[in-house]
Amino acid sequence: MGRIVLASNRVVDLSKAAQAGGVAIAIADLLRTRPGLWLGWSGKIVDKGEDAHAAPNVVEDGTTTIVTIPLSSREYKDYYLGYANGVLWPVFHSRLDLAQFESGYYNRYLEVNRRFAHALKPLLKPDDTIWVHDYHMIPLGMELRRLGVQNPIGFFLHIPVPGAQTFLAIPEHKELARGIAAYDLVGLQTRVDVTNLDHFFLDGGLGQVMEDGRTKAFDRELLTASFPVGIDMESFLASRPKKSRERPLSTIRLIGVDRLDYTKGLPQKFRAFGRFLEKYPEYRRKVNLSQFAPPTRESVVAYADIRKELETLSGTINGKFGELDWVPIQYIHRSTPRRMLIDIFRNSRIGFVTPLRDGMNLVAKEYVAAQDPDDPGVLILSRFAGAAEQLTEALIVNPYNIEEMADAIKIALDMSLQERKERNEALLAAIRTQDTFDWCRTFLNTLESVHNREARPMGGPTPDALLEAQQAPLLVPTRPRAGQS
Ligand code: GDG
Repeated sequence: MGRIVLASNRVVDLSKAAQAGGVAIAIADLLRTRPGLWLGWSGKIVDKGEDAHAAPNVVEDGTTTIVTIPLSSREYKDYYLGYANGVLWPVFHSRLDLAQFESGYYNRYLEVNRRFAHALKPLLKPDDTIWVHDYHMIPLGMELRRLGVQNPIGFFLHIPVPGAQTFLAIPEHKELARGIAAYDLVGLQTRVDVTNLDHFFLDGGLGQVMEDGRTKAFDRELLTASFPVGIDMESFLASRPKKSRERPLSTIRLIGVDRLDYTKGLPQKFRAFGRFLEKYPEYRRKVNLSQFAPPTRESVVAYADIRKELETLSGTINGKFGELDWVPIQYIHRSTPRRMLIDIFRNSRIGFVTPLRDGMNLVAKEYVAAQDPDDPGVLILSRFAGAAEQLTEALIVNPYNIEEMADAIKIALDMSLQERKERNEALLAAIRTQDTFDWCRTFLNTLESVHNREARPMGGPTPDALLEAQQAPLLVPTRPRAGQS
């Protein structure tokens, strides 16, 4: 078996993968069983003379080669803050209003990806399988193909695909489509994302979905399919400290844990909690909302705005309803050690997850995993989180509907133990069935079989037969075929 070559914006320290959680655990596990190479930005900004473009830093860690590259401050500004986080992040989360379409951003984005491709090319071996991650690196596969790389190259997008009309609004949507088409396999979080990508190609006149479900675009054929990212329940629960530092609560807690991002629906969450206190006064002094919101991408303007909005909202709600001995909203704008989160989740009656748009949302899964099966809490989950496609036994809400969310809090608080247990059991089953290892294995199995198929002799198995033959559960969705409405 050849090596696995990973490319992502940041490279995770393999010895700390368990603390990082989510996909890092699966990737670290993969790299324990298979030789690999991991390429990414070093996290450093280097401007001195030619240093920024000096040879990449290569470190051997057992059978894994870690290759990191610094960015110059211009690259950081235009590629990372500009195009990746000022254009792709907001637009892919359906926030066209926040996109900063500045000339020069895309070119730098392409340039950095080209630089990464040039750094990677000489390190590649013929039997490597290449797996590129996320929106920072969409053109990397195309740049590798331009350099003559013929290895299987797959791409996984961790964030959602927006509706076609929104995607088409990006001035460089055609270039992005060409970049996507360079991959053999494009993995997305949900079936809705797959449909959205199909429609983007179709509506933009950029490609079409063929009879066998693959997409034909720019003289290439690629498979797009959903592979929902999961968690590893065992290692998540194992990171719990032996002795809980959580003090017994005098109130019933609703918990929120989200990076302070405008996609996470935090103002809507605060408003819904405020409305709940207004509508159901009997719960005042009995219930509180604890919101952990660690800072992120603070140099992007929209992030400073959301921070101000939340500070104002929590202040207003606390001022209106708070008492000397009861603060309705505890808003903590800091990162919390992972080992503490489990006890906090477990001691919270409601997991309140309200993104306006989210690729998956691992917090929803972690909250469920942390519950005591004999007395579990209730997950309130936005229908616009990718996780809602699997976690159907949560109380599913529309985060734009404040009244509905306020009522969902009441329903969750009044829910019988029996119903809580039944829902928790069903949610746990969904989380266990498609965990982080399943995500990793299924994606790679599919990528390798899709690529092998390309080289199959005439009369060999069809793509569908090959995909069905895989042992791992395959999540290729039913999709509209070309020519169908
Ligand atoms: C992207 C996509 C997709 C949060 N606060 C703290 C902390 N966390 C941990 C959580 C969870 C992770 O960070 C957040 O993961 P999410 O999935 O909820 O969200 P994003 O960061 O936006 O991730 C998302 C994901 O990629 C994977 O594909 O699900 O849709 O947007 O594990 O527990 N961890 C610690 N302290 C905190 O304060 N230690």
